[in-house]
Amino acid sequence: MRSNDGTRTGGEVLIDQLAIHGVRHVFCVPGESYLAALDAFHDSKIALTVCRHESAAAMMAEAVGKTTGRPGICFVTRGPGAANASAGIHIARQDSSPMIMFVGQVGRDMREREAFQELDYRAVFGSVAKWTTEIDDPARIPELVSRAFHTACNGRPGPVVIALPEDMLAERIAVPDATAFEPVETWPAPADMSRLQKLLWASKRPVALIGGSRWSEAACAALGRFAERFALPVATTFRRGYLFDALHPCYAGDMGIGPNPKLLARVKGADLVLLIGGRLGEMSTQGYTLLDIPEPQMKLVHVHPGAEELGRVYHPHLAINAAPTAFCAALEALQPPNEIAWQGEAATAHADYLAWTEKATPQPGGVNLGEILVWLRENLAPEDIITNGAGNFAGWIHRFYRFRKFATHVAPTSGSMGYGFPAALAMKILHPERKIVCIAGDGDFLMTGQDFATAVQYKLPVIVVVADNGLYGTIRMHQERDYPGRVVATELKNPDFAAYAMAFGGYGALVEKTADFPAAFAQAVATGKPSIIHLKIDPEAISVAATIAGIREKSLAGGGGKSRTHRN
Ligand SMILES: Cc1ncc(C[n+]2csc(CCOP(=O)(O)OP(=O)(O)O)c2C)c(N)n1
Ligand SMILES: [Mg+2]
Repeated sequence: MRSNDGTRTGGEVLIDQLAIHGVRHVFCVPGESYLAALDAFHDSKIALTVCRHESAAAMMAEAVGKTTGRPGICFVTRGPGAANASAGIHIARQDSSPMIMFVGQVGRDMREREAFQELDYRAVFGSVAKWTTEIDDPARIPELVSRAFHTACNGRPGPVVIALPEDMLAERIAVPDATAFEPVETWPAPADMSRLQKLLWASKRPVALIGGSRWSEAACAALGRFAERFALPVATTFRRGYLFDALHPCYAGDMGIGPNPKLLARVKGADLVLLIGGRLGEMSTQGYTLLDIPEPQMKLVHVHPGAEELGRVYHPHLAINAAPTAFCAALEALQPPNEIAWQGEAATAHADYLAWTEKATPQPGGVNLGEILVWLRENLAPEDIITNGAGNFAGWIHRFYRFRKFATHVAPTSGSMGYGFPAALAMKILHPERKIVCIAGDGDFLMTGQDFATAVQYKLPVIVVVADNGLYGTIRMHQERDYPGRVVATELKNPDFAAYAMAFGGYGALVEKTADFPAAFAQAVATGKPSIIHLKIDPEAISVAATIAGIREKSLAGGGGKSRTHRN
């Protein structure tokens, strides 16, 4: 309760700082360890969403950070709450998303005794969060929270963890507020841009690869104009397809898992790679085989907002320490050569992309997930959003869905199962007018499926499409490649997902034939309820291009074996 003697509790000071820094949504699972902060939410304009599991609360916060560029916020309780939330912290780290997790802590007078649920947060999150701290003195809340917002956003964005001793939150204090933060822009130097222009003028086969965070709708549009003026082929890296309009005449495709072989050859054979915002991790490089390490076979221009990422794996010919937002704005001033040596290549690359993604591949069984993705791409609006977690089912999204607008694909580059559903809830909260479709695997969905209760409680009518193959399919695929026929721990006995949705108060439908999907989807939209469309997928339909039997046969014939294959 607010007093009128000029003092506030630590909890009140904290929630006031969040409002000052522009926070509108917070996700939590409550705990007695931060009651004084919860109490301050009571009279605040910030919308607080209470979740059923901390992993969902943390992933919802991460999704807000990923898509808005401003820290997503979650509150969780001590040891068990923080441990449950840790998957979200890892996603924010690998996906370079700004996020702040506030976590309760035992009273200051009990620390170091292993008091109830006590955790040493600096030790536990030290290597995964960008910064971890504990606030001992409520007078320092404005300073440390301001630092948290700046740290989460500046350079390469990432997660911050702040522990809050419960007696510190309850202490009364008179302290001035901080002022609102703004992320610090990182501009390329004019000399960088003129070196880049010279490199482009000297190139015969350039290609741009884009990824990472610190993009915006304006930056994507600026890059589109630059690509068009230079007739430059542009490919997106793993799960960053939304950074470039798939129907832009320069779009060359997705360099994620199982890319178009023609695109792979194009990148390998390029004499200049312009890498903007991304880090070229294991997925986008097909297991670090795309570019030689540390000296790439071609000239590499690496543009990244985090200085520490430049030269970390690849030695760039030209390193530009800049955020994609600022860099793409600066691209407007670059002039193409009079004669573009690679004229026609963007058109060829785009034609290759369209051909590769045009038609769903044939699949065993009654439901072809590829045809469903093609239907969704033709029937959803460009601003509607697709979310997903991890599993082979995502392969059909990467291959067949065509993202047109910024932040319309919300998925973990870190490959964390369970992400898609909470991300969908966060997107519905941010964009109630858009359709939000979560494509999930049967394994994937049930990792955070308990928060279907949250969808119903807050009336968030997202549509979940569960691709049920009765398998941890990705692992089964790797198992058949490396240990053919030796099936262990990859088979699943699933619930009736439509009944599951209805038991929570949502809508559910079972689809056993591809042709029945549009009607089920229309019905889900019409009910206005959180919905699950349960797709019965033949387990043999293990990936866009392979069957289990085919993989096993190949492995037994000696074509497979214990090769290092890509993970998902
Ligand atoms: C949190 C987490 N646990 C485990 C894994 C390892 N893993 C990757 S994909 C996968 C199976 C996914 O199964 P499902 O969601 O049913 O999709 P499918 O591959 O069958 O299409 C597993 C267990 C992971 N990526 N993330
Ligand atoms: Mg599955």
